[in-house]
Amino acid sequence: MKIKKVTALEILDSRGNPTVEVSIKLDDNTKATAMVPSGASTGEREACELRDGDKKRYGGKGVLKAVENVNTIIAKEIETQCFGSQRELDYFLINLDGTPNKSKLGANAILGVSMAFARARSFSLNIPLYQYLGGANAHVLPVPCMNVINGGSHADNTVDFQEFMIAPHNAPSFTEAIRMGAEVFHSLKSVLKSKGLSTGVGDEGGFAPNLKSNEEAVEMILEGIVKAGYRPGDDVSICLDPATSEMWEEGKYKFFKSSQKLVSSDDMVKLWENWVRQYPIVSLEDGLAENDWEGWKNITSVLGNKIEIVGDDLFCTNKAIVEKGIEQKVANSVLIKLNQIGSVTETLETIELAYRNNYKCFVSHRSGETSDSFIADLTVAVNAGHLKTGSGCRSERIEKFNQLMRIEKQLGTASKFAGIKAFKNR
Ligand code: 2PG
Ligand code: MG
Repeated sequence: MKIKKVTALEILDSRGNPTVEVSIKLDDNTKATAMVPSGASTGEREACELRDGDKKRYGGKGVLKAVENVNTIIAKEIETQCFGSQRELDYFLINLDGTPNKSKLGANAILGVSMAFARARSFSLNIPLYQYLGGANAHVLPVPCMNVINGGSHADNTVDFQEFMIAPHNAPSFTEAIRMGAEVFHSLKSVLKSKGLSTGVGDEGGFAPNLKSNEEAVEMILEGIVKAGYRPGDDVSICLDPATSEMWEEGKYKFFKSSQKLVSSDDMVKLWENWVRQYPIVSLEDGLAENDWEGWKNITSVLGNKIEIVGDDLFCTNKAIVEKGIEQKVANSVLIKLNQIGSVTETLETIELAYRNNYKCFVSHRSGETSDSFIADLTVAVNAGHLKTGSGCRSERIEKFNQLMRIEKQLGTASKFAGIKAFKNR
């Protein structure tokens, strides 16, 4: 398929920071657009998000260079060229960039083109995006893991840990699971209100109250689950992303927002063991920092046969790092973020590697999002069984959930809701 025209534009993400939008027109005149998300608590080994650094525009966060790279270098090379597959286009772009982390053209530029091409191809083939990405067997609707309390780098409150998610798994369908999740979200709001706590929200739409401890966040959520008429653990479980790379300071973990206390890696593992004993937790992401591999080995050996242990900053959706993790028996699940690696094909390769080695894949949004729902289709494409894409409010989050409801409707009796089995060790 020939690409007739590719153009990029600097737009804003959900935090009001610039990001890249790419539009592609194919030879048969099908057109598609894609928007690139952006993280706040990023892994050190993520592909390069090219920013202008010109302090006079958007405090240095402009993306005019990345946009320019699409409109000039990339456009010149790919317009009127024929690409037989997604893989062919993506590897052409990777080679055109030529650096290991896409720092020449920008992962934001390359990913925008890659996603827009995928969507354009699905339009021109007249098949849904999830089918284009995943083929004939794409049919599993995920447990929607909803981040109902925000802390860490995603909110200006006293909570150190970044994400406290509910996983409504005991449902007959995705659509019903979303209803359960939304009901818990609203009942949590009334719990917080009744205690005189703030119901303002953080970057991912979860509440961001000032709490006395990190534990209190889980306790509020459990109260919300019960108040909504559900059973914690049986109907709705808890997923966590404390994003502890943000807490890592000279070989220790600093509770940087609450007590300022420093704890060792061993103590952190003990804390998680206690939490898992006490609360209905089914998955823990980045419970240790990306540079604490010994800690990761430790936690995998003590909790790896009980819950899902997800590597986010640790793996950066990077095949080579996931390979190292598999070798060293670190984690049992890979968080999947397209912009950490910077192309659709490499993302699919990482997922395939994870599956072949009995690791789960957990698809994820970024804290800086757009209204693009690409990851909803990706989740079904690879039958991932669970995704996290924010709370029960804010359109840039809800759009992914809405797209999944549309997909469920479209698949009809061919669809299957993943339920609790989506999680490792369940
Ligand atoms: C994470 C993400 C998404 P960010 O840590 O998993 O929730 O946050 O996009 O800021 O890296
Ligand atoms: Mg994370």
